[in-house]
Amino acid sequence: MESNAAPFSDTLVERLANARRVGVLTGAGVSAESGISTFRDAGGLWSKFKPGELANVEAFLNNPDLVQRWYQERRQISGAAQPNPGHYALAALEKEIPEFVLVTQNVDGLHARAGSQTIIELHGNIERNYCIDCLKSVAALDEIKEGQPAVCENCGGFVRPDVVWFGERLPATLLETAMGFATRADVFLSVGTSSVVYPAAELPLIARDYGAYVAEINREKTEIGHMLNETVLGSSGIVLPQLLEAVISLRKS
Ligand code: BV8
Ligand code: ZN
Repeated sequence: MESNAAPFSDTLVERLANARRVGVLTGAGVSAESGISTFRDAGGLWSKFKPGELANVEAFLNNPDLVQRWYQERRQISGAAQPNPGHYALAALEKEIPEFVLVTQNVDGLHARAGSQTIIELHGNIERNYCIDCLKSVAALDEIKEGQPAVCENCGGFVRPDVVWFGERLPATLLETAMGFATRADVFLSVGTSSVVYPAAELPLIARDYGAYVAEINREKTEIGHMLNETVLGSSGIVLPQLLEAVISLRKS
């Protein structure tokens, strides 16, 4: 199958070069090379805290200032982080494809900063906050002291990050748009995600069911890898620029 040194097949390059519609799903692995830890890798965000301890409404109501401080810390890290070559390669690939949709589970805003245009933030964005009672959006928070959670000036309700927690519905229109596009994609890439969180992890499987050529790009094979057309093993910051390069040079040849 391999006629090039690249970790991906010629088929993937040809499919992308001839594709009309390309969908991409990204996860925390795409931001790892920007210095933002993932959730489930060793030393990742969930290794210190369990998902249940922080990323759900009950945890928040029990310990609002702990959860607010956790997001403040993550906001600082992603604010200081820079998009990496993987983010930029996706923004450049979008320019090569007639219809391109980037669906991300990431809440760090790096795809937009790298220049991607058509982004669906399925799990929200930690730059935005809102009041859990009156839903009023709340600008950046000051430093949060232990036991003194940030509250809404309007009604005194606790301020929460505008992200989707476990047990919460994803924004319905975003999810429908993402799923609808996956049914029409010619090629679908699943990049840097452990594919364990639903319903986001369903997207590559929907694309496959509707006839797309589906490849995952990951440092390791994921739980859904065996159901896809191809698993490309490698770091997204290295593989994505190589893939972009291969598509552009195939088109020139
Ligand atoms: C919901 C919040 C229902 C923001 C997150 C079946 C159907 C529907 C729901 C469920 C279901 N089964 C279970 C559920 C419930 C749950 C779920 O999926 N649980 C899992 C854990 C079993 N789903 C939900 O609760 C969802 N809501 O379904 O509501 C509902 C219906 C009706 C009425 C009410 C409710 C909500 C899910 C969203 C949860 N929010 N985050 C935040 O704080 O960030 S999830 C969190 O994990 C992230 O947001 C991220 O989106 C998600 C997945 O993580 P990944 O991005 O994949 O990161 P991870 O660390 O896991 O993996 C990194 C990968 O990258 C690894 O594979 C690694 O190898 C790779 N990698 C590392 N470095 C690199 C690399 N790859 C390439 N290059 C590198 N350099
Ligand atoms: Zn309020």
